[in-house]
Amino acid sequence: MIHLHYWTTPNGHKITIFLEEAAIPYRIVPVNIGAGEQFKPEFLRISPNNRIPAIIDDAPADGGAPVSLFESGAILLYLADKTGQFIPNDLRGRADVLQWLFWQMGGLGPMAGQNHHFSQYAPEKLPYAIDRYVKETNRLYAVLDKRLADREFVAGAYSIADMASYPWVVPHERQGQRLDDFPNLKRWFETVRARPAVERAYALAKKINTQPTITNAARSILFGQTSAAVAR
Ligand SMILES: N[C@@H](CCC(=O)N[C@@H](CS)C(=O)NCC(=O)O)C(=O)O
Repeated sequence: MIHLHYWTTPNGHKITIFLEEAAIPYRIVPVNIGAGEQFKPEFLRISPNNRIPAIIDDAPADGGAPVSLFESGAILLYLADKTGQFIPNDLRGRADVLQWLFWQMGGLGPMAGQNHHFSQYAPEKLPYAIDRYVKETNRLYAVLDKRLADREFVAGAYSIADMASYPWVVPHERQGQRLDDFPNLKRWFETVRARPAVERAYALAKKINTQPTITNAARSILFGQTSAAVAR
């Protein structure tokens, strides 16, 4: 059984998509990050970066003690290796998936995240910051669009590379992007969105978080964290 410590954000959706696709038993432990639950000692023990998602696998392949993991890319890779699904075994296919997984982790996720922050959440509308991240998101969308020009999925067959990027393209409007400008990306987006497992993952999110708007109280928990947040 996989215990998924989760909230209804793009990085959380990556893992519910995987678990629904792989159809392995899992249980969700909600971590309401707007209410500060990411600072609970029991969560910090498995996720020292006070971020969701995190997992505990109580039946790891080596038969040993439970394995806990944080960082969505590491979790996707672990689950793909555990189940033998959504990453190829051959050296080249595996390397291809990994490079696009890391591209998402180091590029699309953080840049689109800053885009959301400055466009939606920052108390001041800072044109330079908004422009920088809207433009960088736009460039990254073009990279994905070009990559998808001659293939159905990001790296060979549908893989954890697709599961990592898809949730960050879902809020494209909030990121100031128009999918019509990226026809290959749009086709891929619609293909992934129509997968029953992806539909189930997003339906589940709506049940877990019935009030997805960020309140002022949540803002003060989420934004402006310093070393004091880690020292708690
Ligand atoms: N690189 C991390 C990022 C995780 C992350 O930023 N999680 C956000 C939600 S998407 C979070 O838990 N935020 C809580 C906080 O900022 O305190 C991953 O991919 O797992």
